[in-house]
Amino acid sequence: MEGERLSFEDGVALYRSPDLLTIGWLAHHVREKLHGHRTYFNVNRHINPTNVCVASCRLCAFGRKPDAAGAYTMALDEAFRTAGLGWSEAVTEFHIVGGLHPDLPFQYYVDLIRGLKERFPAVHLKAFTAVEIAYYSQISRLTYREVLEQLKDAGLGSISGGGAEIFAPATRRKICDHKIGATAWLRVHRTAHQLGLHSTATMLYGHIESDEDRVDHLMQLRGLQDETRGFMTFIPLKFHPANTELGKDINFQDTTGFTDLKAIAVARLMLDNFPHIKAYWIMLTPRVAQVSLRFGADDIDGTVVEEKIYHDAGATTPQGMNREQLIRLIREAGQEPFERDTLYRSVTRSEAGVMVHA
Ligand code: V47
Repeated sequence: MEGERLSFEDGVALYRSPDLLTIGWLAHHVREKLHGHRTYFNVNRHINPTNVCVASCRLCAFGRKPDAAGAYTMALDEAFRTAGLGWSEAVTEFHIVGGLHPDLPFQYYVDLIRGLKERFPAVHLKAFTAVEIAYYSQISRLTYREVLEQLKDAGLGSISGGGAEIFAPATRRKICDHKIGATAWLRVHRTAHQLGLHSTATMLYGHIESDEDRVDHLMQLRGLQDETRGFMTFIPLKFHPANTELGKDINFQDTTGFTDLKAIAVARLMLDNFPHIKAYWIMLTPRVAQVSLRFGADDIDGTVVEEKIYHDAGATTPQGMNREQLIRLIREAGQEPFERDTLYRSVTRSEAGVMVHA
């Protein structure tokens, strides 16, 4: 209530407390101070250019080896065509993430971004996780900075928050030992922020992580944000076990609504320097995402259109929602829908078209 920064011990105590309503009420108080009754959403489309991946992360059901059933890689023309599908709602963002392909050169990704920008100049391109950027640096022998500069020059608008999973090394090794570690993940985001690119940050929860791991993760993000102020949003990602190696091993139960709401509320309270906390309806379900709007979340993400990462891992939610459905969820939670672009500027629609306001 005093706006004081919470400590590591505070964070652990919040995760351990069963008093969800008090924690949610406190998080809602913080959220209302920042955003009033406004709830943000956007009209976006996800594009996953390839699911072929050299890593075999045990948490993932999306990645495939090149010759495995269901492996795909979009030729550039196909990616451009896919981008245009579902165009009627005047998408303001393409969110592009994919596997670490063994053969595609870095130039493919530069051409993908440049080609999309040429065809859809008004659409913001939020693309690639820190893990992908680090991989492009490895295959091209360019530095993180050079990779990001080339992509920015081609039209990249911001980078995606995926691949963060859990930073704590012992847990990280068990769920995704093929991925870059926390230091490299944070270094890619620091470099992006230094180049004027904003980004988001995620945390994967609901697997084998401890409460201490979660708090450590939030505090590392908070530390980088103190330095750069480049993160716009934090998104807690609920682990979906189906079709994953990790899920097979430990016979996971899906997280409960209680844990999901707590993940949102504790993030809002710990991340005092993050403007936005997003309830990603695709993974939480529209129902829980809606309730979370009174537990600290101020953003419900977007129309998405086509989703593969969670649906390969057993998500039963629809793959997309239209504007009207998102607006209804927000209004029924007693809040004002606010259509945003990727950078949280207001978007208005009229007969004349889509307008973005500073
Ligand atoms: O990095 C993969 C996660 C992420 C599973 O930046 C899984 O606004 C649960 O980053 N169960 C990719 N999660 C998606 C992502 C994202 C999504 C929405 C918004 C934003 C944003 C970013 O999905 C991966 C990983 O953390 N993931 N497999 C799984 N089985």
